[in-house]
Amino acid sequence: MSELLKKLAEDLYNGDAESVAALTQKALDNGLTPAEVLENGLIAGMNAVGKDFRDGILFVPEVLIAARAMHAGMRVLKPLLAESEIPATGRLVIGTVKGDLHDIGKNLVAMMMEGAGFEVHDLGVDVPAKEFVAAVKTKQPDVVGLSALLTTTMVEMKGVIEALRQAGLRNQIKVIVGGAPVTQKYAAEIGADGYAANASTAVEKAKDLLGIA
Ligand code: B1M
Repeated sequence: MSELLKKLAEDLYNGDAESVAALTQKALDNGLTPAEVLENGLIAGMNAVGKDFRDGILFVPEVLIAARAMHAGMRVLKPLLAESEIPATGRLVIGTVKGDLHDIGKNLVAMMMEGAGFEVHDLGVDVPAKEFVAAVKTKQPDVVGLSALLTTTMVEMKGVIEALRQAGLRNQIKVIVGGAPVTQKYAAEIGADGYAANASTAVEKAKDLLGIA
């Protein structure tokens, strides 16, 4: 990994939003691709945060500051992510399920879907099933994306799918699920149409399900 990306990851870990934005731009100016900067700079830094959070070395306030720095870097990347994609036509409603406040991964999925040409309606975090149902009625999406980062909230995804079924909307849309604790096996168990491990495969999965090349 280049020294620049190493420094980017370190500054993200330390929550220096200003430097993260500047180094993200510098890495791009030096010819690195948005995907390289994202994976080996921003996500690498956030993975180190996650590890030390788990091990009790970092606490919620530090993690929030690191998340703010991550967003600062993502704002720089946003116009470039998936820029080369051929625009798809499709509409996405996305949100992080009820009880869950994690939004970085969900925002990345939303950004890359937007970059791929999807019209994106982001419902935010802590979204109850009834809000997904209401959004499907009003926004008429082709795809509903559900994100969960906690083992305690991933069960909410099943509730959303069930609520969509009860409202008679399930057959109109494709449901894609993702987030660190979610697996293909879990997605199949709860009756989702697709699972994606990361933001770019979420775009591929959505296009696949809609039959867009
Ligand atoms: Co939280 N947190 N957190 N946290 N946090 C995790 C998830 C945890 C694994 C940390 C750890 O212990 N190592 C752990 C969960 C354990 C578990 O359930 N198995 C945890 C915990 C326990 C908690 C709290 C309970 C802590 C506490 O209060 N005691 C609390 C819960 C709050 C709540 O939600 N109710 C909490 C709070 C927070 C902060 C608010 C401080 C902050 C969130 C800030 C924010 O999001 N704005 C935070 C953070 C930042 C993390 C870690 C460190 C980083 C998450 C992240 O943004 N990763 C995380 C540790 C980790 O994941 N390594 C952790 C970077 C991001 C790019 O990756 O989100 O995985 P990710 O998204 C990926 C894929 O998962 C996928 O694509 C993305 C891009 O590649 N993806 C999808 C995501 N959604 C998708 C949807 C799709 C498709 C793909 O289709 C629709």
